[in-house]
Amino acid sequence: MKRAILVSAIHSKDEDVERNLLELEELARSAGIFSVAKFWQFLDKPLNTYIGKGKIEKISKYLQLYNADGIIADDELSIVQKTKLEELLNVEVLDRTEIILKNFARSARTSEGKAEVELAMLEYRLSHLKGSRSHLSRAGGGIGTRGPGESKLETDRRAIRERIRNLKKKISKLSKNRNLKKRKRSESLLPKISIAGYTNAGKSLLLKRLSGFDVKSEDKLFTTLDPTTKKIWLGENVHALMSDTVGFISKLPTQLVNAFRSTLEEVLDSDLILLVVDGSDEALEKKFKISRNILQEIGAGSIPWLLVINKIDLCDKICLKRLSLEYSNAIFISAKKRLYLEDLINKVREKVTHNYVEKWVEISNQKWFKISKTIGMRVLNVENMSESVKVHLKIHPAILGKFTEEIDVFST
Ligand SMILES: Nc1nc2c(ncn2[C@@H]2O[C@H](COP(=O)(O)OP(=O)(O)OP(=O)(O)O)[C@@H](O)[C@H]2O)c(=O)[nH]1
Ligand SMILES: [Mg+2]
Repeated sequence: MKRAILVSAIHSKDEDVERNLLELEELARSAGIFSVAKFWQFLDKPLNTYIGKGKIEKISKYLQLYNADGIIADDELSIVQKTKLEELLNVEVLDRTEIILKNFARSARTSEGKAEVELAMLEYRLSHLKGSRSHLSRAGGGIGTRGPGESKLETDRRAIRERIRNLKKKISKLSKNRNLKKRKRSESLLPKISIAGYTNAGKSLLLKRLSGFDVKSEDKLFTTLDPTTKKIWLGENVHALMSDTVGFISKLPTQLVNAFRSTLEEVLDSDLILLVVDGSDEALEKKFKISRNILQEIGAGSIPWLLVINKIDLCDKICLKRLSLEYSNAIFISAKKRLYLEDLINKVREKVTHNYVEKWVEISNQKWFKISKTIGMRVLNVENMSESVKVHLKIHPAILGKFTEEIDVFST
């Protein structure tokens, strides 16, 4: 599909259909499909043709007029809806879930990511297998060999189930490896920070700015799929591990929530979550709420978090004023223009060392030289005397005992 008409059936007057369709347009664009027109219809109850017959006739005319070769529905369609629409319009019909899956497929890099996407696709396919032969041949279904007395549909189903089983085994093995790495990290004293939030909010660009590493960031939805972790410098001798994560979206398909649960578990392991939102987006509030809900759903609701309002270079003064009143605890930044990143770093450093124990010590220059880079020690101030230094420190509780012992020996 290259050029598509976007279609939405709405069942509640509260739905902001224009905004939803703009998001679908972005999803399509990111998957390489150009949207030529948008149609929507308010319906009291779901129809097995997704939208009404009159609307379908209208769309059929516009398909020719705009030389479009498919339609995309803004919801996950049932097999009946998809089949009927295809029959009535005689073009390819994709739904929101399939477009999201296409984007995920575009971005998968690691074996685990690729396997997760394939699993989500197969689960979608299993629930949308068409019953009749003609549909099957058109859908190009046909993996595996048919057993005695099995229909084509049964053969397909069996083959898909088998592949799903194998993929699940593979993913569990790969995620065990990742967990080993994660365990190593959790043994370290470095605080763990996750960057989470709606897709395209600027999470990856923020990680790139804070870490100095080249992290892929582009103006497409779901550019990041696999979690990337980088070591970042927070000042005052504090380092942290910061992970970029897959973006959130409204109506996140269940296949993907399940497939990416293990990836999202990275977030569960963090000491702090930076919830990034796009300050220039009119749908900020909705996207912020969706992100908070997803975090709660995956069990990360009680992890300390900080709201980071990004892209303020695109906001005018009035908008900024409104946002700062509404979200008075948020940090306002522009990852692109590198605005207020220092403020963000300072705030993050405070947050991740809040349970460190404060100490003022005077020790010899020689000893200070040896210990000044200790991990788990925040250095707030150093006052140079002639033979010694007076330092104001905050110490990670896990090394406090050992630290105090050593300091006692050398500080005299
Ligand atoms: N103007 C402006 N653009 C920004 C800013 N931060 C990020 N962007 C742009 O927004 C787009 C998305 O940025 P990403 O860093 O890829 O966003 P993401 O949240 O990682 O997105 P996904 O991985 O797709 O979920 C890119 O084109 C960035 O250049 C900013 O502060 N200002
Ligand atoms: Mg990203």
